[in-house]
Amino acid sequence: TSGELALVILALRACQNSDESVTYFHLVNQLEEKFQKEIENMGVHDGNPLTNYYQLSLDVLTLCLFNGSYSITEVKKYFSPENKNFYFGGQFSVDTGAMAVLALTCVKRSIQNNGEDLQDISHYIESLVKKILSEKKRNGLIGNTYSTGEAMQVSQRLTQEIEDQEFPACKTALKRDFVKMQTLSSPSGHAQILPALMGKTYLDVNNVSSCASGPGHLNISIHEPIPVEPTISSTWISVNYTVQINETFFTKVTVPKGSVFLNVMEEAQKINQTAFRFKYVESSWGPYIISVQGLEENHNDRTYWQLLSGGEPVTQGVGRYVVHNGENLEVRWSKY
Ligand code: B12
Ligand SMILES: *[C@@H]1O[C@H](CO)[C@@H](O)[C@H](O)[C@H]1NC(C)=O
Ligand SMILES: *[C@@H]1O[C@H](CO)[C@@H](O)[C@H](O)[C@H]1NC(C)=O
Ligand SMILES: *[C@@H]1O[C@H](CO)[C@@H](O)[C@H](O)[C@H]1NC(C)=O
Ligand SMILES: *[C@@H]1O[C@H](CO)[C@@H](O)[C@H](O)[C@H]1NC(C)=O
Ligand SMILES: *[C@@H]1O[C@H](CO)[C@@H](O)[C@H](O)[C@H]1NC(C)=O
Ligand SMILES: *[C@@H]1O[C@H](CO)[C@@H](O)[C@H](O)[C@H]1NC(C)=O
Repeated sequence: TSGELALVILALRACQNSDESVTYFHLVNQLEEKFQKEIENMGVHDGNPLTNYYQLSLDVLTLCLFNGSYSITEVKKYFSPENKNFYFGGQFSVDTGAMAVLALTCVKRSIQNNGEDLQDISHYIESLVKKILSEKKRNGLIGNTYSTGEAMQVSQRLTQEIEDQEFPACKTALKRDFVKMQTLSSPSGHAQILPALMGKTYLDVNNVSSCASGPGHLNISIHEPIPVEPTISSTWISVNYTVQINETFFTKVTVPKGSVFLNVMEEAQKINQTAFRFKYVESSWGPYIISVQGLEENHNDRTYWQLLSGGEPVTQGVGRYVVHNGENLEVRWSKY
């Protein structure tokens, strides 16, 4: 996807030693093409890109940092803060907004004259930052655990506030959550929160510093990672499992204590293949459910399989969410 390519380019640059020379030209060319395909798809599918605005933001950020070509007119047309793609199910996506602010900040810096473009882009940034900051929770997190690092990248003020311990709860929450993520989350979780913890943003990727040997590198052996072995347990728990489309398909499932959501879905599938068969793909965050009963998600229609517990969306995927005895789990055909 366009966003995956953008991340590859950023990663290559971040890890480039000063004595190496890398030609980005061909990769950046491919990214220009993929970005145009996203825009074309929006034209014929009711403003829905092939992927999502988090990835379109990664695209613009990378094209901007690597001297690729993109049109400021297009950026102004598509990145208006009111655009529906900044929202999932009516909820502002902090992650998406933060990535867009980084992209727009780079675009802003590249504008030479002090004209209308500069003003418009500045307004977009201001408005998006406001929306991000309004998602600050009482415990100091912005959005949730997984969006806070990205949100910190966009607001110097916020980073300063956290540094000054004006919001000690935030710093504590972030540190605690970071340790949690180190042991439990995926490399993409780390990649998103580390820049903020190191006082950097994705915009700094062009600053020459060598990957593993520069000053201030993270000593990854500081925190001994706690191994996350699947808990081999002889205790069994029972959960309710529902597939919700227009109809409701229900079953009770028994799994070993310590099982994750995916284990429940696999058990249900054994009970009734017709009602509970499903497919997933591996993504950078782990297994991602793409279809249930053969009904597949579709980005053009903004449909997907939402995961819920007790009627509330869960904040982790099927591979990480540990289920509890008596819990009501649900996989719901939804629109974002
Ligand atoms: C866009 C997006 C979505 C879209 C994806 C479809 C689309 N139009 O692209 C929608 C709205 C459908 C979605 C759904 C979900 N998402 Co989501 N999503 C994102 C977002 C904003 C960007 C992902 C992206 O494109 N990354 C860039 C590309 C290059 O990386 P990628 O890995 O190739 O991207 C793919 C995967 O990330 C996958 N994906 C998206 N969300 C999730 C969640 C999980 C758990 C997995 C395994 C994969 C996955 O879709 C991407 C496009 O194909 C991230 C934000 C972030 N900080 O990363 C959250 C994020 C990854 N999502 C999250 C969550 C929790 C979910 C849900 C589990 C919510 C729910 N309760 O149902 C579901 C997934 C359920 C399932 N079917 O398995 C969390 C994951 C946290 C965690 N520790 O696991 C994040 C970090 C948001 C957050 N701050 O909480 N998501
Ligand atoms: C982009 O162009 C500027 C000015 O021409 C140059 O200084 C910079 O090194 C280029 N950046 C990359 C990543 O090629
Ligand atoms: C990276 O370089 C830019 C421009 O040269 C500068 O503004 C910024 O402060 C630098 N960032 C870091 C973390 O050194
Ligand atoms: C990294 O941390 C470990 C444990 O604190 C220490 O023994 C080691 O010397 C450190 N390595 C570097 C390169 O600083
Ligand atoms: C659900 O019901 C609505 C209204 O009857 C129908 O239009 C839609 O196609 C159904 N969706 C699915 C996935 O069966
Ligand atoms: C499986 O589920 C389908 C759909 O609900 C139902 O018609 C069928 O009877 C179930 N089969 C078994 C063996 O329970
Ligand atoms: C699970 O389903 C059963 C019906 O089989 C129901 O009696 C029970 O209340 C449900 N559990 C919860 C926690 O709602």
